[in-house]
Amino acid sequence: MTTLAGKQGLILGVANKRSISWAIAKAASDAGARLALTYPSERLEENVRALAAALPDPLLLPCDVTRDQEIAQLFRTLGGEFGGLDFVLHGAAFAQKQDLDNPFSQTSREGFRIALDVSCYSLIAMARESAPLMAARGGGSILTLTYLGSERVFPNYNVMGVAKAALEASVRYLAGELGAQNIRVNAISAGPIKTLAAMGISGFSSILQVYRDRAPLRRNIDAAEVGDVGVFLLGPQSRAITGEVVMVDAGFHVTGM
Ligand code: NAD
Ligand code: 0WE
Repeated sequence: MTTLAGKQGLILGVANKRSISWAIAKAASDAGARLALTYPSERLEENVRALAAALPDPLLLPCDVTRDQEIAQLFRTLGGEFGGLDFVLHGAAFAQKQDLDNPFSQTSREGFRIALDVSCYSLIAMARESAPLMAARGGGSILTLTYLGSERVFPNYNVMGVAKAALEASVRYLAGELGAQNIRVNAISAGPIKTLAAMGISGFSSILQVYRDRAPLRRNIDAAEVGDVGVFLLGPQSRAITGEVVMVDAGFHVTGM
């Protein structure tokens, strides 16, 4: 018996094989779950379709998280196809490139809106829509991905740090509200991993190097390690954990100097 046998889950945020969401999807599938994967644009549909081909009986659905109608349609289809939902992984984040590159105080009103909309509000919308489908199964688990830039200053993380701070606060408020329906809400705060999103960050290799030098385990982490913790948080082994941000960073965050 695997830990997610008989469970049905929704995975958001797969762009390619390096995506952290894909590592969690694979681990969840290996643990026995049936999955629905979303793609945000036709441009990424082919990528996600090719990856999903490796899963047994996957469901593929469009969802740009900035569009309320697409979110509503996604959950209507899921309700029909799955009839209930056990877990959701939220792995979407975006800020305009200029808002990562420019000084933080130059963040525009529109750039702030976009970063918080895609990277934080989307979790609230997903939680609202998934709650009835989870309640129908006696509860569920919602998981999102965050970064230490929510509480510490990292050069160039900028408005994403503010979005992640809001995301982590949303995890706590959603956990407080949805716990009454046995729905848990948690986040994994991952150390740096070379993904598509990371490739868009200038000087990312020096960030990896700093982590390798200073983390207690003296190494970087990989996406499969986030996948393993993901399966734990999405499944019954973590049934008493909610509102939590679990650090998966080789211990980097404890280092003082
Ligand atoms: P990634 O580029 O593979 O994933 C980001 C995903 O966000 C992509 O699949 C993209 O399609 C999706 N997305 C962006 N805008 C969207 C929209 N409007 N609608 C729907 N989806 C949208 O990169 P990743 O590193 O795997 O990022 C996944 C998550 O992990 C993000 O929340 C990121 O902040 C977080 N994270 C990444 C790292 C890292 O170092 N790579 C570390 C900690 C946390
Ligand atoms: O959350 C992230 C990055 C998310 C991200 C990346 C991009 C690049 C391309 C959001 N929006 C965009 N927009 C683009 O146009 N991470 C946790 C990865 C990351 O980014 C950093 C990091 C780490 C780790 C930036 C500075 C320092 C560390």
